[in-house]
Amino acid sequence: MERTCIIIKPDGVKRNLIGEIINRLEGEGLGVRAIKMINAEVETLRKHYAAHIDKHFYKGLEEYLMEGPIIAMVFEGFEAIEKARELTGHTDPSQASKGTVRGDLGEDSIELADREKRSVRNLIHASGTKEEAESEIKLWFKKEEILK
Ligand code: 3AN
Repeated sequence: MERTCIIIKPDGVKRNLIGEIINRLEGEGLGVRAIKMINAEVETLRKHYAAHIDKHFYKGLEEYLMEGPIIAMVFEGFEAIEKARELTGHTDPSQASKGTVRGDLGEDSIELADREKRSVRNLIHASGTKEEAESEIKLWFKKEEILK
């Protein structure tokens, strides 16, 4: 069994899409092992998005993730990382396929975000690799917060 870190970003929480997103993940046979609603902190985001810290959109990304509370979760299941990534869809919601969270529910595009000098609003984060999943789970959760 594999574990992945999923975050519902502030736009997903504000738009009342928490249930819809969890439903889609559970529908793929993935189960919640940890879940919490929190305000993301700058230091955690810097670690989470370390790979993007020098990108033009980083400041905007930080502001976006701090616009309101987020839902941080650990999901577990067979090929959880790949399944969650497939459900998530392309980074740019305007290019994401039908059937994905970003493709069906996203309302933004990178073109518009760049023009408005902000990060693209794309509802959800899902770990990209085993290594990312492991470090993200450790970053967002204490061991005792993850339950079987
Ligand atoms: P994904 O979440 O699809 O794996 P990453 O990890 O490449 O995407 O990017 C992290 C986050 O940074 C994205 N979810 C998005 O909010 C933002 N982002 C990525 N690329 C851009 C861009 N070109 N312009 C604005 N924001 C971006």
